[in-house]
Amino acid sequence: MADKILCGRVISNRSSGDIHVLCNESIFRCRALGKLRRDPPVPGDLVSVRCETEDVGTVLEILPRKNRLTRPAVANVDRLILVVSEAEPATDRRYIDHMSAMAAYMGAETVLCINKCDVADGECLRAVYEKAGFRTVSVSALRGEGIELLTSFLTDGVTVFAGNSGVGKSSILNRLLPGVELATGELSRGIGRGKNTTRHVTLHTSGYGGFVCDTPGFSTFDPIEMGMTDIDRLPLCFPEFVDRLSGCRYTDCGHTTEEDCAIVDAVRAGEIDADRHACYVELFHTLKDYQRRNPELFRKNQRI
Ligand SMILES: Nc1nc2c(ncn2[C@@H]2O[C@H](COP(=O)(O)OP(=O)(O)O)[C@@H](O)[C@H]2O)c(=O)[nH]1
Ligand SMILES: [Mg+2]
Ligand SMILES: [Zn+2]
Repeated sequence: MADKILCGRVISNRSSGDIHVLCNESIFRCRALGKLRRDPPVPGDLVSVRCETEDVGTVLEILPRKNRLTRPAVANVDRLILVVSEAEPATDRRYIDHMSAMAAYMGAETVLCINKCDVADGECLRAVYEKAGFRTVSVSALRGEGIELLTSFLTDGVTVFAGNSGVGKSSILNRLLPGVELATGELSRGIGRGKNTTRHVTLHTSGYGGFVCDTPGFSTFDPIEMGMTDIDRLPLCFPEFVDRLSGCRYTDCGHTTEEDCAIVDAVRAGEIDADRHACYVELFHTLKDYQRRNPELFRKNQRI
């Protein structure tokens, strides 16, 4: 066993410094080499591990990441299941627009999971987001409805569950992952914000081929902090814009108020939802502002 090197997936990273890595079928409890201290392995990372015993090892290196979400940190995310609801606590649409744009920017797909359908059917949300090109699944974690369909999204890669606190993420995952019992409802809230049990992200093997993880939700949205700084990529983060972009008159069109802009025209014609476009415009100005305030950053970026 000594000096054997394996490749594995980080499934959790405890504050104690223990990193759990799944290599083949075994979980290794690891420490990371000191050189990784500044950018430590996070759940989802693919790493090389030097095995010391049959379940203890050292993380030597992190393989290049496809992406990395912050707060909570998860790497190599393929899919975001955004849990939303029209029942209490009703999901703010701007939150959906922000989170899905962020996911697209990172190269992850968003699936809208409309929960609590036993209380409110969620048809308004479904209509808006299906029209915009998202896949949606209506579920009731309480009754177990729609859960089967959700499993069809968990057959590969890393799937992150996100959504506002109280929307039912942990309840859904408890349905999806037999044997896993995540704290739900009053219980998790009772523990208090500071030491929320879901602060620590753990990847679970879904039983359908991929990995899933619960998150405490990403409550604040700061596009810059999340790494969304390239304004040219922003229109591509709105799926209903993508096929229309070639129709704009100006190649450098910002799609905010321009003449003969295919996006603005589609909003006027009712083909693109006005609130979604307003969210785009807001993000556009945030990113523009950031560029204006940090010109040196962008000159540097262009050279890379
Ligand atoms: N009526 C109804 N209540 C639900 C459903 N799913 C979850 N809840 C309740 O919503 C509350 C929050 O659920 P929880 O899973 O902790 O949400 P989380 O904060 O997103 O993880 C709990 O009281 C659940 O029992 C559902 O499908 N229908
Ligand atoms: Mg929860
Ligand atoms: Zn345009």
